[in-house]
Amino acid sequence: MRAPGSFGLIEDASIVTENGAIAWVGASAALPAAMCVGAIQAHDCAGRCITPGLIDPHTHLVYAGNRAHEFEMRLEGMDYAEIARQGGGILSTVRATRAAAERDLYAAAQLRLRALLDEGVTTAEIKSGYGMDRETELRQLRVARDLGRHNPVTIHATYLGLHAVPPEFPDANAYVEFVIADVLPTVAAEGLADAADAFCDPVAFSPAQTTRFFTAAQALGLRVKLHADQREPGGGGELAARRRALSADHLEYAQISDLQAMASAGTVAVLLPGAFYYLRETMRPPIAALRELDIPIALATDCNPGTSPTTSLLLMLNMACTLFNLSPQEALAGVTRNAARALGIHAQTGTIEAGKRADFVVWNIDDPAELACTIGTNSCAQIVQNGRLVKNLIA
Ligand code: DI6
Ligand code: FE
Repeated sequence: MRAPGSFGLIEDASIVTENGAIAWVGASAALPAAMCVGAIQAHDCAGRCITPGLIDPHTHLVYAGNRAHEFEMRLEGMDYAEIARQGGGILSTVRATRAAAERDLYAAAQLRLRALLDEGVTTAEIKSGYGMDRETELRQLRVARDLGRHNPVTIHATYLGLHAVPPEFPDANAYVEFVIADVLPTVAAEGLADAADAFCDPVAFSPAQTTRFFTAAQALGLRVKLHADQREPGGGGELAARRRALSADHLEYAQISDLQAMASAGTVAVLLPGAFYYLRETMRPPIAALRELDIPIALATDCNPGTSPTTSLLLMLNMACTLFNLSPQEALAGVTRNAARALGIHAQTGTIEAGKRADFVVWNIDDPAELACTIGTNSCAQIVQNGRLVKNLIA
C-alpha cells in the first residue's frame, strides 16, 4: 500500500521486525543475509496475504445505551431530524452516557473495540461528544485512553466538543462559550485528546461557532477535524481546509469549492458509508471530484448508536465499493495509508515500510480485493501490533 493506485503486492515476501518496528520488507529472494543472524524467530505465513494493520479513523465507540427504538420509529416512517426534535437522537445517548459509571462505560466500549480489533484494526480514533457536560466528556476521554492502555491497539482520542446543544443551555453560543472556557483547557492540560472535532450543520453548529471553537483548540495545541456537509451543503469542507484540519468527514453534500480548498490544504476526505446506508441517504459523496483533485480518501465505521451502529470496518470496505463505487484498492487504501493521513500519523503507520510501526495483518485470502468483495466474512488469521503477535488463528 506504499503508493496510490495499486496494492503494491509483493509475491513471496518477507517482513523483518525489530523492537516493534519494521526493519525490512521485500521479496524473500532479496532478504539480506545479515537480517537472518542472531536470535531471530521465524514465522511462516504459508503464502497468505499480509496487509498493513487496519486503521479506523472515525468512531464514537464510547457511549451507553442503545437506540433500537429509534430504528423502529424510522422504519415506521419518522425521520432522523424529527426523532431528534422529540428528544431522541444524540441527546438520548447523552442521557444514558451521563448516567453511566466509568467502569460500565468502559465495559460497553470494550466489547465494541474487541469486535473492531478482531477484524485486523491496529489503530482507532475515538471521539467523546455524548457527555456535553465537563465531567462526562472527561470521563469518555479517560475511557478512550484506558482502552488504548489495555488493548493491542493505538488509540487516538478526539474531543468532540461541538456535537449538539445540551438542554441545560439556552442556545448554541452559550454552549460554545462554556466548552471553550470550562472543558477545552482541561482536555488539553491533561493530555486527554489528540484532536478536537465539531458537527458543523444547520441542526448543530454554524461555521462561525465552529471557527471559534477551532481557534481555541488550536491555540492549545490540538489538531482539528470536522463533521462536514453531511446533510446539506454548508461550506464545511472549505472551513476544515481553511483551518488546516486533518480531515473533513462525511462530505455527501460538499461542493466543488470545498473540494478545491481541501485539495490545496491537504485535508483528507473521510467517507462514512455506514451512516450513508443506515440513514438511507441518496446523495453520494463526490467521488469523481475527489479523485480528480487527488484528495486522499479514507474510510471509517463512524461507529455510533444513532447513525452507524456497526463495529465492522471490513463491511465498510464492501459498502464503499457497492455504494460509492470505490475500487477495492481505493477501499483498502482508505483504511490503511489514507486513514493514517486522516490522523496525522502516516510517518508511523498505514503502510508496510521499513521504519514504520510493525502493525500488520495476515489474512486467509489470495487476492487483497477479497477483503472488499465479501460481506460479513472475517478472514483475519493473525495480527501483529507493535511487533507483537496479538491474534493467532494459525495452528
Ligand atoms: N454525525 C453523525 O453521524 C453522528 N454524529 C455526528 O455528528 C450521529 C450521532 C448520533 O446520532 O448519535
Ligand atoms: Fe461521526
